[in-house]
Amino acid sequence: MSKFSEWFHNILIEAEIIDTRYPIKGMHVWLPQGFQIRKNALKLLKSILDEDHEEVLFPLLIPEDELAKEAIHVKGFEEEVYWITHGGLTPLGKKLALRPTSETAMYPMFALWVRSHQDLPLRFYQVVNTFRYETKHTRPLIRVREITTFKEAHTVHATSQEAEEQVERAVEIYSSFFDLMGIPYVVTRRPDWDKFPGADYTMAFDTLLPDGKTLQIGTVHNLGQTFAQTFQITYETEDGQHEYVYQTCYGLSDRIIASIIGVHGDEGGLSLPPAVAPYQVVIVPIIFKEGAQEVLDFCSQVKNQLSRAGIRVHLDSRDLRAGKKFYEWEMRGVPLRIEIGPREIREGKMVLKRRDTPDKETVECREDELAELVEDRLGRISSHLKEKAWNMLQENMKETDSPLEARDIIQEDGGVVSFLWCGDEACGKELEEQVHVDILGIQEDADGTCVNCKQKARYRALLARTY
Ligand code: A5A
Ligand code: MG
Ligand code: ZN
Repeated sequence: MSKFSEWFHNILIEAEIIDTRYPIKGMHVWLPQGFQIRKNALKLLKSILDEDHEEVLFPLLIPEDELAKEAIHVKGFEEEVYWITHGGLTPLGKKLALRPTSETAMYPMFALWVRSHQDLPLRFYQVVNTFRYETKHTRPLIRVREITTFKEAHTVHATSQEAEEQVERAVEIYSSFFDLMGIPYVVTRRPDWDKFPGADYTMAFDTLLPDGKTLQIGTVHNLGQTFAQTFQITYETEDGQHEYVYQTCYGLSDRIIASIIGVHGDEGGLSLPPAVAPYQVVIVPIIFKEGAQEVLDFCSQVKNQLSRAGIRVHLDSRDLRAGKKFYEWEMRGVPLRIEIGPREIREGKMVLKRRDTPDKETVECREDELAELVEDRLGRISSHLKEKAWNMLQENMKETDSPLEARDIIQEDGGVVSFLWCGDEACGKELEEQVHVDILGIQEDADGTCVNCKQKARYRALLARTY
């Protein structure tokens, strides 16, 4: 196990994110701290999606014949589907699949809903659990068999151009969502042999974890008319013709939480972006034998002020040493700590300690300016975490013109390596094998010679060791 995997597993337990002891491989229990982070992240995501998407909720189970209808799609998922074969003791006439994703649950219904061009476009999303019998090594939040936080959006359009625009829009949506949490990413178009089963093409977001491996944290698929033809999703045009629709879908998972933890965390534990932190601020009273009540009362006033301003704040009034509280809240990643003792009250000051920087700061605590001051510090923390994380990604992106050098870079430093590539599948797979990495995807058209086969290069492509 790498140092990072060990850190990651330990912090999940210590910070009470999830309990990994549930007796089914790849399935875990969300604990209150983890659940809060998840809830806050979903709230941000939904507030962006709700601008022009509608939230729906489809059944978990998919009849076998519907799942099997789209040949390429079912081929892609056949090894990962969990089946329900019985209702009680009675064998089912038709097996039911636990959704691995919901195309084949939704699209037969879309065929009923879409009638005329006036019904289009449609933009739906749902946040559900999906099940995939993953055969690669499972890891909490990263590769799970029950994806508990599967956000899938599905859109339907009249024209191919609109579908393409929706793909671009989805890339913007995910970019702004990851930006809110300071998670850096590279966006690429996946190689054809690794696109989503049934898609025309797939765009992927990858972030970099501290061990130098990348994690795919989201994908956007242009489905073209493949599913429309399979499920007979047609609409009537203005002049009475019947045409197949064009579709897109895009998804995120528990990996959102994995990347928040992995990207920003450090030796001290979690370091949470204020946008998702369960508590953005914790107040720790510094208590001596004398004047304890006065300190607590004052802290409680401060708490109320901040809370009224909409800041998620906690007053830790437990009868424990302050040092122990500091340690605990730092490990849990609370972005800002406020320390107030008798001296601070006397001097009209308080001490601020940011989770993301080593120094303490003493500030005046004028009541009318306090919330604003704290908001300002939370803003700085967000920007700093984001900047640090982006720097880390950029420092670990290198260019190469030789497969051997790519291999050395990846082995020694990890990270993302870019190179010129012909785009050919056989060449790409050979490269992946030689260098022991995955091609993340292509980023732009390029001129020159392919790093591997020396034919004409068509793209600049990225490779990395991946989760
Ligand atoms: N219907 C489309 C959106 C879809 O299912 N796309 S997908 O298969 O690419 O999954 C969307 C995202 O879920 C992936 O980009 C990846 O970040 C995440 N994901 C896939 N399998 C996962 C697993 N076993 N555990 C955690 N996350 C997973
Ligand atoms: Mg898979
Ligand atoms: Zn080549």
